[in-house]
Amino acid sequence: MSEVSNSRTALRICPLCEATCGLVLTVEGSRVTGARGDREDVFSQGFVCPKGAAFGQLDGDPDRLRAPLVRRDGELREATWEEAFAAVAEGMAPVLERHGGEAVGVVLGNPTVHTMAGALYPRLLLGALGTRNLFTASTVDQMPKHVSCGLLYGDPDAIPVPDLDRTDHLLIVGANPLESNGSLCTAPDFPGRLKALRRRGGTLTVIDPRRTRTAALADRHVAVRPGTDALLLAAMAHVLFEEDLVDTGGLAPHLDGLDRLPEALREFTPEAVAAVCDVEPAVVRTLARELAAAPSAAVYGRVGSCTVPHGTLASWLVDVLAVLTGNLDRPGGLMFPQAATARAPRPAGPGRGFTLGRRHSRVARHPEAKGELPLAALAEEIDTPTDEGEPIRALVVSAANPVLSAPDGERLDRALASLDFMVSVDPYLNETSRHAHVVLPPPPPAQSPHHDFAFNSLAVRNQVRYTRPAVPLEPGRMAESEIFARLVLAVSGAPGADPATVDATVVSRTLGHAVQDPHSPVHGRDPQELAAQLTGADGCERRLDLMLRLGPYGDGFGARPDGLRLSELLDHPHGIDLGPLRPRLPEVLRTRSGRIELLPEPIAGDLPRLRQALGHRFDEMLLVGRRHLRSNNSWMHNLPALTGGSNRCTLQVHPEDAALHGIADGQTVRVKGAGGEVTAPAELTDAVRRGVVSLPHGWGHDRPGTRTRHASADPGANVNQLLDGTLLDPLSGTAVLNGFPVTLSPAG
Ligand SMILES: Nc1nc2c(c(=O)[nH]1)N[C@H]1C(S)=C(S)[C@@H](COP(=O)(O)OP(=O)(O)OC[C@H]3O[C@@H](n4cnc5c(=O)[nH]c(N)nc54)[C@H](O)[C@@H]3O)O[C@H]1N2
Ligand SMILES: Nc1nc2c(c(=O)[nH]1)N[C@H]1C(S)=C(S)[C@@H](COP(=O)(O)OP(=O)(O)OC[C@H]3O[C@@H](n4cnc5c(=O)[nH]c(N)nc54)[C@H](O)[C@@H]3O)O[C@H]1N2
Ligand code: SF4
Ligand SMILES: [Mo]
Repeated sequence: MSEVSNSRTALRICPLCEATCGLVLTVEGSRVTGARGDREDVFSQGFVCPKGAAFGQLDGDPDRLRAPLVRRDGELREATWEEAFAAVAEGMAPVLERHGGEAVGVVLGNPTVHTMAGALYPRLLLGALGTRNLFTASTVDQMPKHVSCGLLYGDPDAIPVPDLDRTDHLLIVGANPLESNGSLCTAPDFPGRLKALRRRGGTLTVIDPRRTRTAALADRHVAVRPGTDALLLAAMAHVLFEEDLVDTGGLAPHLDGLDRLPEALREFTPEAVAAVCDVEPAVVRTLARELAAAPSAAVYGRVGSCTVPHGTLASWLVDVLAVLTGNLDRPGGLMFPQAATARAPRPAGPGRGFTLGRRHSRVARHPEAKGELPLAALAEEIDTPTDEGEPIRALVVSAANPVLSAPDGERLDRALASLDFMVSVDPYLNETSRHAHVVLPPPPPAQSPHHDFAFNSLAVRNQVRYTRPAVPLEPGRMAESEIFARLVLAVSGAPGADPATVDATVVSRTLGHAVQDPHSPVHGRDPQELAAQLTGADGCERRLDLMLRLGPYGDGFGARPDGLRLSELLDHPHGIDLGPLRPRLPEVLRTRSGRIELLPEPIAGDLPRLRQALGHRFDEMLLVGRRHLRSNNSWMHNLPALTGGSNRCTLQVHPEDAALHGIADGQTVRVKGAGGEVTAPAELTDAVRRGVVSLPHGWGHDRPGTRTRHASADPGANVNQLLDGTLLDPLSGTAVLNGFPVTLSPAG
C-alpha cells in the first residue's frame, strides 16, 4: 500500500475532538510516523486539522507513562500490572470496609467520551464501588444542555443537533467551531460546512463577546455581554409571540405548555434586556425575525451559552426558539441523530420523565443532575466534614485533570493530597495524577480500538465506523478496556480474577433483559444461544457487536439478516453511511406527558432569577475563555508541534480597556477573581469587546512532581484559580467559567 519500505498504513478514527475524523496513519514498526485525512471515510472525507496531523507526535510522546506507577514510601515508582492492581485492592479495601462505598468518588474527564473503555466500564465501576459520588467534566461543560433536554424531551441524552448541511440559517450562541471543530454537534470539517452554508445562499449569525474566526465568517456578529444570553434569547422568543411570528408547524400535536410561554416571557422585552445584554432592541427584533423568516433555521448553543449563570435557561431557550419557529425535528432545523449502538426505537408514549435533585451533595446541598454532583464541589466534598455523612476519602480518577479544569485548583490540589487513597487511569503524570497512589496508564491511541458511542448520537449525519488498533499493543502495555475490567475486579476484592468475566456478565445481563422485552427483536429467545453468536476479538468487541445487533440498524440476531453487526463494520473500514438525519418525533420523547414539555416546573422556577438579572449593572471587567485550534483542554501543551506561535496563554484585552487600566501590549497583568489571582502577558486586540478580557484554560503547568517536560517549560497560568467554586448554574450544577468578574492591574 505504501511506497516507503518498512512502512504501512492503517486507519484510525481521530479521538482528539468531537469531529471524529477518519485518519490514515503511516506506521513504521510500532511508531506512527505520519497522519493524514482518510479521503474514503464516509463521514470526514479526508478532512484533518493540525491536531489530527500531529497524531504521531501525540502518540509517541516520550513523556507518556509506559508502565504503572505505585507509591512506595511517598514516591511513585514503576511497578508491574499485578503489583499495581494488588495495590489498588489493598488501598481501596480499608476505605470501603471502614466507611462504605459512598466514601469513594469517581471523577471522569473529557477523554472518557473519546475512548471505548470510557463508554463501556464506568457504570460497572460505580456499581462495584457502591458509590453514587460521580463527578465529570459535564458539570464544567454541557450539563445545562442535558438538563434542558431532559426536561423538554424526558431524556437528557436526546440532544438535537443543527442539521448543518441542509439549514438555510444558523444562529450560533457561544461556540467557536472554527477553533473547536464543534461540540454537541459532531461534524468533520465544521468550517467547510459553514462555508457551504454561505455558498448555497444561507446565512450565519454568531453571538459571541469576541470576534472569533467563526464570527468573522458570519453575516452578522452580535458582541453580547457575556453571561446574558438567556436574556437575549428570551427577548427573541418574546418578539416571536409579540409579532405573531410563532409557527410550530407539524409540532403542534406534540407540544405541552405552549400557551403558558407568553406570560412566562412577558417581561423579557428587547427594551428590557438591551442594557444588560448591551444589544440594541432593534438587533434583538432582527434576530427573531430572521429566525422566523428563514425557510429552515437552526439555533446552536455551546460552551459560552452553558458555562454561565443561566446556562440551563439559555440551553432551554435555544430549543424553545427552534420549536416556536417550527424548526425542531425537520430537515434544516434541529434534529435528533440515531446512532447504531443506541437503544432501538420504542413505540411512542409517556415515559418516566427526567427528575433533578433526587439527592444532594453533602456540603453545599447541590442537587444532583443526571446522577452527577458538580465537579466544582469536589474539593469541599473531600475537605469539609459535616454531620450529613462521610467525606470522600478515596478517588478513582480517569481521563481528568480537574486541578486545572475545575474552579480553585489550589484547594483541590490540597484536598487530593489529603486522600487516603487515589487511583488515576491516565497516560500522563500531570497536575492531578501526581497525587495518585497508583497510576494505571492506558496505551497510546494507535494501540487502542475506536468507536464513537457518544458522538454518533450527536452527529450531523447518521453513520457508523469502527477501527481496530492500528498498532499491536507493545510488550508491557495493557488495553484500557482490560485496565478498567481489572479495576472493577480489584475494587470488588478479586484482583486476580479473569477480566473477561466482567464483559461476559454485561453481555448475559443485557441479553437477559432483551429476551424479556416484547419490543426487542430477540424477545423470547435463549440468551445463551444469542451470546454464543457474538463475534469479536475480545470482550470490548463482543459488547460492540451486541449493541450493534440490538440497535436501531442491527440484524436483531437474524431478525433482519441484512442489518448491522461487527463483521459488517470490519468489512467496511472507512465506515458505513446511514443517511441524513430523519425526523424522530414523537418516538424520542420520554416525558410523563409523552409530549414536549415547553415550560417544565424547574425552568419556570428559575425564571424569577433571570428576571432579577434584568436589573444587573456591570461595573467590573468580565472574563471569558477561548480555545486554540492546536490545543485541547489541559493535555496537549506537551507537544512542540502543537505549542508556540499564537497558541499561548495571553490575556486578550481591548485597547481601550488597556488604556484605562494603564496596560501596554506584552506587559504582565495581574488578574484577580474571587478564588485568587494569576498573572499573564497582555495581548491587546479589538477582537474582544470592551469590558471583557479573555484567558484560555488548561494552562498552569508549574507544579512539582509532574512529568510533562515541554508543558512545564512554558506553563502559562491557570485561569480557573480566579474562581472559588461557588458560582454555579443552580439547575445543572455547572460551574460558571465564562463572564465572571475580575479586576486588572499592571504588574512589573
Ligand atoms: N482546538 C480545540 N478544540 C476543542 C477543545 C479545545 O480545547 N481545543 N475542547 C473541546 C471541548 S472539551 C469542548 S466542550 C468544545 C467546546 O467547543 P466550543 O463551545 O465551540 O468552544 P469555545 O471555543 O470555548 O467557544 C465558546 C465561545 O463562547 C464565547 N463566550 C464566552 N462567554 C460567552 C457568553 O456569555 N455568551 C456568548 N454568546 N458567548 C460566550 C467565547 O468567546 C468562545 O468563543 O471544544 C472541543 N474542541
Ligand atoms: N475556564 C475554563 N475551564 C474549563 C473550560 C473552559 O472553557 N474554560 N472547559 C471545560 C470543558 S468543556 C471541559 S470538557 C473540561 C476538560 O477538563 P478535563 O475533563 O479535566 O480534561 P483535560 O484537561 O483534557 O484532561 C484530560 C486528561 O485525560 C488524560 N487522557 C488523555 N488521553 C487519555 C486516554 O486515552 N485515556 C485516559 N484514561 N486518559 C486520557 C490526559 O492525560 C489528561 O490528564 O475543562 C473545562 N474547564
Ligand atoms: S478535527 Fe478533531 S477529529 Fe478531526 S483531525 Fe482534528 S482533532 Fe482530530
Ligand atoms: Mo468539553
